[in-house]
Amino acid sequence: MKPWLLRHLDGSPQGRFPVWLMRQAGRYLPNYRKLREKHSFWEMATTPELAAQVSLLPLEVLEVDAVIFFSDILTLPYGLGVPVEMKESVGPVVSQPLLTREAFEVFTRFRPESHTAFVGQALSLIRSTLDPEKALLGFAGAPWTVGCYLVEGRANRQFGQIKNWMHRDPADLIVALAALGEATLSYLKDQHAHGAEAVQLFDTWLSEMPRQFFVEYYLPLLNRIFDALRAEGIPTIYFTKHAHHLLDDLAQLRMDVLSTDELLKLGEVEARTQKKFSLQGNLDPVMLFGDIGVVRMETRKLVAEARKLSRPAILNLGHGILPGTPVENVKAFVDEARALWL
Ligand code: 1CP
Repeated sequence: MKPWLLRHLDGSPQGRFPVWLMRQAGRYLPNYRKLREKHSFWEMATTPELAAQVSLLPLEVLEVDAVIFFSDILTLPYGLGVPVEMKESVGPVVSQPLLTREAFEVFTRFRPESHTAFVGQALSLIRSTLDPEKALLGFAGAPWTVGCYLVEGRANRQFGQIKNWMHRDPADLIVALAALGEATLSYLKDQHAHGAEAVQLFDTWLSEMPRQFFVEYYLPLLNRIFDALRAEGIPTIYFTKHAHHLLDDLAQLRMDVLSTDELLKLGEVEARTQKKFSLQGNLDPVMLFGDIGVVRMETRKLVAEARKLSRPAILNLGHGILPGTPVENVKAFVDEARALWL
């Protein structure tokens, strides 16, 4: 039988809303930091036993309904040999940025079974020990967001290189991103084959994309990925944040779930996207630094919003948990979410 979260999405009422948190396996957990002192990020992500162990760490403190496997959105390029370094307090840094369509042709060589075999192995390990009622989620970075890191070298918050390329020759950029998109598709299918029941595509920097490029070039690329996954019966979640200029256009995408940021209420996002998707979100991660009473109150407000939606929602944050978040507040969010009925 499918795990609980997926039965809920199918519309069979389960009594309460499922809950998990983006970046739940990361740096706010003392046990993660302890392991990180002994191993580099890539050592942890590419050693199946370690990646599986880290993925399951949140279950020691949180009663979440899903586990996301421990990795990064830059794992696919890293596995292909693109030089991606994880720099402390910076994030991923690509020492030789990919600046041409020819450079992106490297992605046509991608074979998950040889370049990211460790991911499949980690997923199989997790699935073999995880409670069958808890969902195992696969993920990848969306082509635009991964492209931002590959072209810029790092998330410099200006994205001058990739935007320049987009304005100079949008058709050329989209061919480059499509090569990455095809690789991403086979990466996600491989994750499903190894036990991930659903997959999330992270498009953190969609907020930077001009509307015209989205509608004309990028939207068909995303739909090619969502359609191919749907054809194989793989449920999809698409994460964007602060891309409200595209909110109406997002209704034309064909994922199952839209994971949305904290700036708009769920009801408004649902209306603007024509009730096409289940929604996931959207407690402000910053709230988790506040008073525990506020965390509980905001969670109750979120559940009240979710109850009004026309499709089954998944409770989560609007973005990933921030480093330094007090674990007891994360726990208060999850416990409160579980205590409230649909
Ligand atoms: O729960 C988890 O931690 C799961 C694994 C996970 C996921 C889903 C990691 C581990 N990274 C991601 C996704 C990810 N990585 C995104 C999309 C989601 C989001 O917007 O938060 C992005 C943009 C990245 C890129 C990235 N990797 C950053 C952000 C950099 C920036 O420019 O803002 C950082 C700091 C990393 C490194 C990283 N990835 C993951 C962890 C735990 C870390 C910290 C590394 C460490 O331990 O030193």
